[in-house]
Amino acid sequence: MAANLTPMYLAAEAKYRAAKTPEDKLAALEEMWRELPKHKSSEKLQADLKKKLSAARKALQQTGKKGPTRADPFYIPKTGAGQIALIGTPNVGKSSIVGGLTKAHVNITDYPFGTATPLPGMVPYEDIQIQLIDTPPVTAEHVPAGFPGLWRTADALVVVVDVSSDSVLEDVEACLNHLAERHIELTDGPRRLPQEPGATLKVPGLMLANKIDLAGASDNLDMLRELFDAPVRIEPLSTRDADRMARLPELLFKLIRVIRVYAKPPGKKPDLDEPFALPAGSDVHELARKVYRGHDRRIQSARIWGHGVADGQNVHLDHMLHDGDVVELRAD
Ligand SMILES: Nc1nc2c(ncn2[C@@H]2O[C@H](COP(=O)(O)OP(=O)(O)O)[C@@H](O)[C@H]2O)c(=O)[nH]1
Ligand SMILES: [Mg+2]
Repeated sequence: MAANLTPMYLAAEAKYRAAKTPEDKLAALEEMWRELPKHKSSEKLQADLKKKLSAARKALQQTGKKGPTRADPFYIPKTGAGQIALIGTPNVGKSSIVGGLTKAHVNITDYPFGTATPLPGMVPYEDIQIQLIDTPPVTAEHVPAGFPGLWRTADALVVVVDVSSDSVLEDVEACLNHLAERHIELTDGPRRLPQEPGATLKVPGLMLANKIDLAGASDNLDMLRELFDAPVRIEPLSTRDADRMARLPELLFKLIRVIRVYAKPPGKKPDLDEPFALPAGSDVHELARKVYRGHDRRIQSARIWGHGVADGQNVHLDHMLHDGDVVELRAD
């Protein structure tokens, strides 16, 4: 294969071929674009994809519905080490979470539907940033147009519930049912693309049981854990409790399943300020792709300082990397 296509790209392409709605087609194309190695050998494919992307965006606009248009507010370019979207019914504390962890100017209101459009903020965690998106609410009957596209493309989803509410079970179910209707399941494991048309997409997820400070919330949390066969971890939270809020960035970091790798030019010190965030399980090849981006450079050799290797050990390009590794790449 001239362009060195990855299994992730091929899976996205399969999804595209299976997609029936304009919305699904666009989501799959966007995923293909992300997964496409951007070097010289793929130039033709890149041009081709760009054409398909713009046609798919047009097709969406012409569906007539008020749905996503060229200015789809739910299309949020990924920045930082990973993108996480919140999902929840009205008034559960979504905006308070994003407001507490990021510098985003969220709108916190004591009435429902205070958030009309999605709003991303950056959560600092050690030496990286994670993009966290505040979103308008879903209800059992309603999903904001365009939101499902974000569910598919985000690296992880966080379901937020008000655990002090009598309707907490229904609220959880409303969220999970909307996902299930679109063949999306939350998982404690890694992201898993559908293996065949119509199969489910598994997205890493977490559930935040917010407002644990209020009366009745602890009992409800016990009930939730007992009655509800949660596919993911349920973490109690109060946005008014600084300690609980301070634990969130690490949970979010674990959710996106990335490793931080530090690149080192030959003979120089590594740049320890700016790690490359790579999907867990990545090898040296994948690091090189990120480091050299569009440039078609061949890696001659790599040396590693870090997990399970002697300092400066020479490794093959298929050597699996670990969080915190320092890698010296020699390219031609
Ligand atoms: N008691 C309590 N109130 C909270 C908590 N988090 C948010 N709130 C309040 O719940 C209301 C809705 O919060 P908001 O963040 O706007 O919810 P959203 O609609 O899900 O974005 C506001 O009055 C918040 O002050 C919490 O942990 N405990
Ligand atoms: Mg809100």
